[in-house]
Amino acid sequence: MDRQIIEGMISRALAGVKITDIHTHLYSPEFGGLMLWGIDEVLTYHYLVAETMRWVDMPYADFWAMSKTEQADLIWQTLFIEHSPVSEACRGALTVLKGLGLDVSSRDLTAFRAFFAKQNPVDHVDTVFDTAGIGSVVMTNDPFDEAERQIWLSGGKTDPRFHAALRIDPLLNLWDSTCPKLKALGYDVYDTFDKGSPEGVRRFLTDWIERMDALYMAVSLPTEFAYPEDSIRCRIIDECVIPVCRQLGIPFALMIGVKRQVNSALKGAGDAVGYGSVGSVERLCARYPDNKFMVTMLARENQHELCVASRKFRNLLIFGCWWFLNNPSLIDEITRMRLELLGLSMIPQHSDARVLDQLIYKWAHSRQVIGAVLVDKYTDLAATGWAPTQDEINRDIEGLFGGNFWSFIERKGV
Ligand code: FIX
Ligand code: ZN
Repeated sequence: MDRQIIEGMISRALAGVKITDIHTHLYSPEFGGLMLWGIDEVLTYHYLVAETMRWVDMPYADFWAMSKTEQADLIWQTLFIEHSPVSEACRGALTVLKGLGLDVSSRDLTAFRAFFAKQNPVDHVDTVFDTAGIGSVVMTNDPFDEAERQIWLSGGKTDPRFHAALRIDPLLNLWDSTCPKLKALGYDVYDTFDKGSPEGVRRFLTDWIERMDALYMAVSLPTEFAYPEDSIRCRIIDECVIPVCRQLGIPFALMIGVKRQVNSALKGAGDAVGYGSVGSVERLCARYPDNKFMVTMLARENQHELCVASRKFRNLLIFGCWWFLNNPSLIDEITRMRLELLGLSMIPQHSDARVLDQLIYKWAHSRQVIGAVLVDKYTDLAATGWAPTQDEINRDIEGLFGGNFWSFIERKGV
């Protein structure tokens, strides 16, 4: 079986698969202004803000004082007109425009804006999902966000293609400021995390998982995250997160390795990456064999050790090439390593899209790289005489792009 036949089979499977994007920051149209879409949102993505501020000689505060349209104009001028847009995030914006049928060679931002002005958000979800090959996405849902909480309390979402994930960063990373908020919401908790606090937090988690029908609980953790340790974070994990996840049968997703706000003047663009502790993940998985963990780590240097950890624990599912790893060269390297160490028992990618339209580029780019790696791997396989069939390849690709997630959480995928 030669390489060309394999290429054909992989590209047919990739063209047919409906992706489940297991971690995004998207919202369905019911969330109103929280749902971001359109060219100005694409251009003011924090990845592009960070790249722009390297070129412009302007106080950060002046940038933040500009309107969104002015920021987008500056980013377009700086990154696309004054320099060629070769970075992954710049190329992404162009892939989005091209995917929507626009002619990027015109370099005409006014024309691009005119196109988006004619779309409505509800139909635009269909257009983007179809263009990107998406079946459904998982949001990132924070009940401590006032605007978001109000929407959940008044009925939440109805579009079945948008699933919820309960994000608990405030609980685990900012207990001192979160404790009074929990109290204000009617939960009996104390800043020292004593008396009824564990019960109060368990009640909060259960209430919100049930209200949102959350598919998993998630947190992003700093590079110095350690388990176990003598901290309120560790107590909340042991006494609240773990028992509630087990009782409700949902995984706990840990995203490890962020250095938040190394340059706070950059606001949402000011976070960086650091080396995390895989040993902590191993200890959690070993101590709680009846719980399920989904883990992604931000540092390239953590990827090999994390892959090996996943070989040791079937309750650990690794996922995605997160944030600064979501670049073709790194997706290529990490996907190869995962396939070699874990076979198909992992989730190669999530998009982390914040703006609906980004689904188009994040998935077009990842599909291309992961597809090329798969061609290599099935070609190596065929060289042994094991000829994969189209059905087998379809099955495998459906697993990688959604099925593995749904079977791990023991739910039927939408
Ligand atoms: O913590 C997270 O979920 C991160 O993915 C984001 O906060 C980050 O800002 C991002 O957009 C990365 O892609
Ligand atoms: Zn994210």
